[in-house]
Amino acid sequence: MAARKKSSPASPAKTARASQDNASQSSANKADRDQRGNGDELHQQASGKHPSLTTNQGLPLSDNQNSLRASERGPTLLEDFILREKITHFDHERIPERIVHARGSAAHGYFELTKSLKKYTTARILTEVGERTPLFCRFSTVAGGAGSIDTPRDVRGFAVKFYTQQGNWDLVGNNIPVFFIQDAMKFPDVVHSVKMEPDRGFPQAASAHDTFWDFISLTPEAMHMIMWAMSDRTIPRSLRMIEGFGVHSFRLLDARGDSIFVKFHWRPKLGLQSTLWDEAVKLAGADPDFHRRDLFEAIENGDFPEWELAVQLFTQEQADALPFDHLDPTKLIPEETIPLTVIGRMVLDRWPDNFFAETEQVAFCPSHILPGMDFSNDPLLQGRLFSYLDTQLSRLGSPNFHQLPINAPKCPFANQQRDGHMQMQVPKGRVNYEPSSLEPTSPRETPAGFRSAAVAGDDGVKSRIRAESFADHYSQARLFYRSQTVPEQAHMASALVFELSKVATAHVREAIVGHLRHIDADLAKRVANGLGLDQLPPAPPAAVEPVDMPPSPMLQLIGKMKDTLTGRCVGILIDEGSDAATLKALRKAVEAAGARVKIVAPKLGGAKLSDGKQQPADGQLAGTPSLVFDAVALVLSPAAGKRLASEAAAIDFVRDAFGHLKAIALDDGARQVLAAAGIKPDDGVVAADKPAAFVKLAKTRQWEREPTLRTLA
Ligand code: HDE
Repeated sequence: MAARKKSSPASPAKTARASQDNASQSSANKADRDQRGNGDELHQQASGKHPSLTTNQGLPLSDNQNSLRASERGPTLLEDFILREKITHFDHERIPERIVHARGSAAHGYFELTKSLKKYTTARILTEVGERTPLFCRFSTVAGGAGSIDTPRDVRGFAVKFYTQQGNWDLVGNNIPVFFIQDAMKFPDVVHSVKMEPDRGFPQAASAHDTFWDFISLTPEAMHMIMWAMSDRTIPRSLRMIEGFGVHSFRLLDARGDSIFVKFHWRPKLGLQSTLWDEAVKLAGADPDFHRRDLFEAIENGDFPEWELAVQLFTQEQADALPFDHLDPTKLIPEETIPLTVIGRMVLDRWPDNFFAETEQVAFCPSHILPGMDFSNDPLLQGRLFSYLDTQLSRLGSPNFHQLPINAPKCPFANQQRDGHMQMQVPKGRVNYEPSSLEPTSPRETPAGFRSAAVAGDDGVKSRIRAESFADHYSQARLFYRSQTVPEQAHMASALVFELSKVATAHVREAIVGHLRHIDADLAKRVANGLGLDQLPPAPPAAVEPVDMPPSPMLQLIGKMKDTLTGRCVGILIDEGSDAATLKALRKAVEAAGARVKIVAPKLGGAKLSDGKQQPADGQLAGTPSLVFDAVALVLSPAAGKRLASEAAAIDFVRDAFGHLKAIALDDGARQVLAAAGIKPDDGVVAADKPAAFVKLAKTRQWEREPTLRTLA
């Protein structure tokens, strides 16, 4: 940058150049004015009155296009405080991303209580039937960075902040009811192991690598969670189709202070739905934002996603009678043992106005609970109570992040905490301490305030020790595996083979197969076979021999899928001359079943149908593969069918749909594409003029097709 030159008496030559400069300056200004003039007109046409553009200090700006220069083609001046303010702000726009759960998508909504828990708690949100509480819900993947894909094999975070009249309650859960480790001490280790390897910086958002499986092979307590992670729960079709779990036992306290244990469960109204692994992998390329877009579109279309909130309530005596320790977060309580009671519903009905201000800056914390609630002694939960506030201090940069609109309670809040970076409130008066007698309105304790449960501690000895009651690492892993349907078991075995096939270290692969022998001999054999092991590696010593538990069908995913098209999306491929009546009938049937229809065509402009009308397309064929749909139809004239039979994108469209077990409707023209893809139609392929039959098939995946298509472990 340069300082402005002092003016000197003008020589004739200089004067000529100056007048030239002035001329070109004025023509540049004219061009600039013309451009800006046009732009202004466009803006005004678009939305009427605009407020003045200003600096952060409120100074109105006349030029937001050009920095201040010493001359038309001269250097930029340091004096340009407007440029400096703008660039400085931009330079600081990024904040540290979350160390885990960095990639998230969120929405506003409300919770409505349908069954009172008055008998058990004084937390108002759980006692007043019909009352609606605003909330903010953020879903996330765990391992990948904020810019990573939506569909890796990964646990999904499911965090809800309820803005209640008694303060904020955060239910910070996952879509899996157990966790990898039993003690917070191991959290940095498990997270380091799954994230990209520190020397090479890859893989991103993937557990299929040596360091993760090395850690797991040496951590038998992870085996139950590993079974869940290898199931299709970790490759969901939609965030609207996942369950949520608070994982740990919490306590509810009644007015007398008596308490009962509670576990929280979210159940999606749309039922559970997963992708297939091949589909998830391809989706990562086709649409890295697949889940975020799906949630956004559903909310924008008014198809508000909904979940039931259910609780498992149990007393200390019931807990003592369980064959495992409920304080161990690697264990669940089967629904068949302690049933779920549905107590309310959550509806997500508003997309955030601003991704950064809300989705990124929201700070969830398991220690945000209400009067009438308390924690259990689960050692993982106890560690979490420390971690969240601590990480948020560095992520959000100030102890005042609770004042950000997305984090601030919607009920009054007041205390004598003061100052700090980014204090946004202006506390009044002399009193910033308690007790005080100088100000009658300064905040005081209240009898209705939070109280911890008065639970007697046991008389143990202070020690770093893992409870013996936590020692059974395999029984529930076995319970989970054996409760699954045949295709689900095959997917788990195949997922293990895939993951371990990416592990270069032979002894790590073998150690995992050794653990599997404790879970299920057949599973171990299938995985060993898939990995090409000549013989089964030895099983490591087990601290406690696993026991057989009665299967729990409620742990299945397929069992919890609903035969429904509601909330789903059907893609229909058309081209010039497609039959208008067939398309109309298909659309009508699909929409009547509650799904959306998206039209795909070789050109985004769409195609002229048989009735001569132009049908616009929602997506262009090459950029809209069948991966993004739940079922597909191809309505093509014979000529278009012939043309598309030699078009790779059309062949992939039908081949992927078939491979991903989706229902397919075809007319005669489209059969040529099927033939070109080398597909022999099965019962999941129907004529396009049978919309009712298509809708019936499209409500579920064609599971019988799978063994005919791919070798599963
Ligand atoms: Fe978290 N976890 N976690 N976690 N967790 C974070 O907090 C932590 C655990 C969960 O959308 C972090 O603000 C420890 C279980 C969700 O913003 C961090 C332990 C469960 C989210 C943290 C656990 C979760 C987080 C990172 C073991 C399911 C995303 C950023 C002791 C019940 C929330 C942040 C959002 C985020 C720590 C284990 C759920 C580092 C120490 C178990 C859904 O504080």
